[in-house]
Amino acid sequence: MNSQDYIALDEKYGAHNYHPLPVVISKARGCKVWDPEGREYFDFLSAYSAVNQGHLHPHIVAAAKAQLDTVTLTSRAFHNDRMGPFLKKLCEYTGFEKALPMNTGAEAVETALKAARRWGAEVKGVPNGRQKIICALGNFHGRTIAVISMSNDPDSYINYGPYVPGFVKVPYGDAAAIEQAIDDDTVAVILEPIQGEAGVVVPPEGYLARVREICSSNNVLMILDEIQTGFCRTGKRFAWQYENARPDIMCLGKALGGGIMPISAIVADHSVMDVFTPGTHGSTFGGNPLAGAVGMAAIEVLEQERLEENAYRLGIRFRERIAALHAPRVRLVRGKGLLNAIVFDEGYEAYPVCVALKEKGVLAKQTHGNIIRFAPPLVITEAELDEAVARISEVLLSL
Ligand code: IF1
Repeated sequence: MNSQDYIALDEKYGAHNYHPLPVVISKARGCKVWDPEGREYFDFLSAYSAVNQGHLHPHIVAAAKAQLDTVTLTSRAFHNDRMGPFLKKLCEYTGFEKALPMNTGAEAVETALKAARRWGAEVKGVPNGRQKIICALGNFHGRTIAVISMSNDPDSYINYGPYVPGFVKVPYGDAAAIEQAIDDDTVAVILEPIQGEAGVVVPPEGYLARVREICSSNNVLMILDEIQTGFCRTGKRFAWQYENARPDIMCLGKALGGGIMPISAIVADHSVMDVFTPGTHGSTFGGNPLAGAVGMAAIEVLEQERLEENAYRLGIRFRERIAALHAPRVRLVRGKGLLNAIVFDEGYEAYPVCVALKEKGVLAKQTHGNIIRFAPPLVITEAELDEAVARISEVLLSL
């Protein structure tokens, strides 16, 4: 079978909830992927930042393979010998006291929302049913009903009502708007440190630090969704570290699974995490021993290879090179670390640009029509980045 055959099968048997680029990936390694015809591409999406460590990182693959010969799934009805060491590592790497493992990012966000509501009722003293959570316009936190109830993107929420109540939406990047929205029933504020799906929207400097102050002085929890920005993507281990705006709850996912399997978690300190008591939350697969082994190895790679430093350095290089092109149609390039976006003129349709990039051997995906996100695996070398930038430049200058 060739690429066309595989695409035809997806079209025929798969729900049409995606419009992928016409490329089939059948092999991957590091920052490169290959199609069934053997064509090579740079992966500048990294599965939306889920493969920060690069495809098939040997350390993570070895951990997974070894675990496949011992035990993979126990449920949380029993202990297993991989979860504890994994959670200890996760707490040490993030600097929090406790972790609660789930599987997908949306589940981590749901877990954070549940923790905040319960904390509101049990610690803050908000009558149950009145808890309010403030979220930002333009957010993307996942696809579940509660999570899309926070969304103002019609694609995400339209015709999925009735929506979950208790969310207050304020403009992103405006700390005063958060302060004004807080009342006695407010239990939490949830934000992405950089809005990924919105087009890599970087908030004004000082925003997160100010939100941290506002939350602290109003006895409101600060929840940061670092599912996409976390684990070195933006040039720090976590994006909040740029402003030392340590949240009360941090949502993690994507790269925690090392590109191998869905692994997510929330981390928090005792004062928040202790609201969960036996039976009040859980997951069949969360904390399974295979995830423990893979998650542990995934963090070890980030740590040992100091991938935040590579992301920081090469991110600057990427933005400088693209900006220096002064390419037609390109309005600006923005981002932090290796989470970047090229923003084209308003109304310019970027999908054909992605197809042209694909023809030149660079895979990237547009968001909101006129924006293309560029987020290669963080193991990319300077030489590889330069090679990819040369190809991207060719396409941009030809528009
Ligand atoms: C899709 C976007 C990225 C996320 C943040 C939670 C989740 C995500 C900040 C949920 C997931 C993914 C989901 C994927 C596309 C992708 C995406 F374009 F939609 F917004 F990355 F930018 N918080 N983002 O970015 O995690 O439940 O998927 O594990 O839905 O098509 P999940």
